[in-house]
Formats: sequence, C-alpha cells, structure tokens
Amino acid sequence: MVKILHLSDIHMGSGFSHGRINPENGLNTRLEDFVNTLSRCIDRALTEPVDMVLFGGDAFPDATPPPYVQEAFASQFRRLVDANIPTVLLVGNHDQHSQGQGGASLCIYRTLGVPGFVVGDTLTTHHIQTANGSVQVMTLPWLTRSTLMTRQETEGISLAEVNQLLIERLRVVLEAEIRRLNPEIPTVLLAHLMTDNASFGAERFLAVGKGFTIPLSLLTRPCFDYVALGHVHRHQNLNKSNNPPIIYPGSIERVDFSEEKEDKGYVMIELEKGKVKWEFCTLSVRSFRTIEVDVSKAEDPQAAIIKAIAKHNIEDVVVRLIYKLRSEQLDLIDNAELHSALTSAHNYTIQAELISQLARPRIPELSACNSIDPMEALKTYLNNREDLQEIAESMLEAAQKLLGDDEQQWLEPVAVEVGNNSQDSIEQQLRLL
Ligand SMILES: [Mn+2]
Repeated sequence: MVKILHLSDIHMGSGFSHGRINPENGLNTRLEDFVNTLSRCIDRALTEPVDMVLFGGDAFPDATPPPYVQEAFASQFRRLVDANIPTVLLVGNHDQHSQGQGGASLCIYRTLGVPGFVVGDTLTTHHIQTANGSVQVMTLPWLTRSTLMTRQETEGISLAEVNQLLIERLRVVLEAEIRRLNPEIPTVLLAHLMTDNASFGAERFLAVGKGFTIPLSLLTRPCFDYVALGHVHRHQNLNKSNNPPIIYPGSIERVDFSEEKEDKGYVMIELEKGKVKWEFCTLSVRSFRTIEVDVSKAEDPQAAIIKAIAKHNIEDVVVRLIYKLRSEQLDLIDNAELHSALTSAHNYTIQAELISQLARPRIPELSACNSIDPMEALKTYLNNREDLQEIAESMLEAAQKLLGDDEQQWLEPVAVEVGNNSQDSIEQQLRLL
C-alpha cells in the first residue's frame, strides 16, 4: 500500500490585503499564515511518513512571485527532499507565465535536478518508485487552447465549437496515454482543470464566461485508481460512486471572502491497485467573517452596528463590516467608535452602503430568471429606463464590445499573441481559481 498526501492551490503570496505587517520581521501576516499552513501539510507528510506528495498546481498568485515568497515555498518543499519523499509538482494556470509561453515557475525544480521531484508541465506519465512500491502518475497541467490547436484551426468557428474540438483532441491524447499504462501498477491522474460539474463559491466567475471545462466522463476511467485535481478552491469529491474518487482538496488557506465558509485542508490517500481509501484532513486556518447589518430602520444606527459586531468573536479574525443606512443617518455614525470596536480583529474593512430612498421596483422580467444572457439583461434594463434612452444605443454597443473582447481574450491565449497585456485582466477575473 502506498500512502500519498494530496494538496493543491497554495497561492502563497496572495491575500496580503487581509493581513498586516508583522513588526518583528516586516512580513505580511498572511504570508506567515500561508507558510504555517503549508508547513503543517509537510509536517503531516513527514510524520506519517507518506510515500509520495502530489501538488495539484497554483503555487503562487502568478508565475513571477517575489524571491522571498519563492524561498518560503521552496524551504517547505525542501523538507520533502531531505526526507526522500518523491513529490510531483503540477503546473496550474497561475504557474504559467503568459499562458505557458514564458515557462512555468515550478520548472526550476526540474532544471535544478531536485532529487525525487517531478514537474508536471505536459500530459505524460511518470513512473515513480516509492518506498512502498511504484506508482504511475499521469500529469495533466492546465490546458489552453494553444496547447492543442493552432490559430488557423480555430479561425471562424464559434467558442462552443472550439471547446468541443479541444475536448476531442484531449480525448485522443489522453486515450493514447492511457493505452501506454501498465495495468498492474496503481495509477493516479493528477490534473489542473475545471470540470463541468464542479461547484464553487465564486459565483462571479460563472458570470465571466465559459472557460475550457472538461467533461467528468473523461476522468471517470477504471484505469485510474485516484484522480487528484487542482484548480477549484472548495474541497469536493466529484464522483459519488468513488470509483475512482475524483477529488479537489481545495486551497489550503482562505484566499478571500468567497472562501469564508469553506473548510480548508488536504487529502490523505492509501493506494493499492484497484483499491483506494481517502480522507479529507481539515487544517485549522484563520477565520474570515462578514458582518452585514441593515440599520436603515434603526433609531440608533450606531448602537445597532456596535451590537451586530458584539455578536461575533472577532479576535484574530479577518473581518469585513458592511452596514446599510439612509443618507440622513450618516451624521449619526461615529467612525472612531466602529474602528475601536473592531481592533481585536486581525484585519478589518468597513463598508457603508447607502440605501436609496427612492428604491425602484425590481424589473419583473429580470427577477424571474436565475440566469440570463447579459446582453438581454442590459436591453431589458434599458427598456425600463426612459432617462437612459439617449445613450442606450451606445451602452449596448459598448457592452457588446466588452463581452466580445472577453471572449476573444479567452480564445486567444498569449501563446499566439505574446506580450498581450489583456491577459492580465483574465488573470484578475480568474484570480481565485
Ligand atoms: Mn487554478
């Protein structure tokens, strides 16, 4: 039996706005949090000890982290080298520089020939000898259109057709790789991807557009004993039949408030050919708390806000206070008192939202639908706003352009247009994943 620790989405160096500077060493406390949490994963790997560690991708917020962040990451993984624990580092979307053209941050481990370390930046199978037998680890890094297709091939066809073509290409390549597997040896697929049925907290991502999603059926294959995923920050098993388990361990630390309510952790696996046991192990990480209160009807809005804060234990917690009030109540708010009520928090933000006295009724056509095409939504909205008629046309035009651009960027990874800064905006939108 081979024991494996599977973790993913470390994103070390992100979320600094939720921390503060530690006066002892000048470091952002959120970096310290991430390092401590990663070190607890490595502690577990060493104390078990496990026979192998699988990292599912997204080491840093981008491919060029500052050297001190790289060092913090490396000094934790170095402990696995010292303990002779084979480790596979998979390349996620955040690890690729300019969508792969500029290389991946993790490839340095291969260049340096770090003993026992394997970097998964291509679809290939690694035969890894562990202390308790060999394992086949097939790596599938984050794919972009340009990985599998040329620009000519995609010209003039729709986004949906491009995605379909990509899936077909991937199916063929994966099939060829699967045929080369030794059926006697336990096999893991380690992949950084979005599946078509994953659920994730960042709802706004859903609104951004259709990315390159992989049908779950492509992964649900008897040749794999365990499918180790990375990308989605919420832990989940996508295959309830568990045959094979298809697991996102999720991120190890909360990257932002969209992960406020999620458990964080890693997965421990016991692997044999045709038999696998897995367990999600939670990590105790720093709490995030949203305190939202509507004081627009309160006689004493200040007291109502203070009371809302007092309901929570905010000691060492990352807090965001959101209160809603009417504009004439503004003078009743004592900001200094709010700040002092929040000082025990690790870090906090205060956000006041004004409630309009002349709240417009909801547009029924819009509230009726859960999902609506953004252009249709905008048209409906504009039809209901006489005051905007004059600029309605140009607003629609601008919106069309924005949406078109967005699609274009998604379709045109920088592999084809090197140095295209617009990719950054996509990265911003996908920052979470
Ligand atoms: Mn990712």
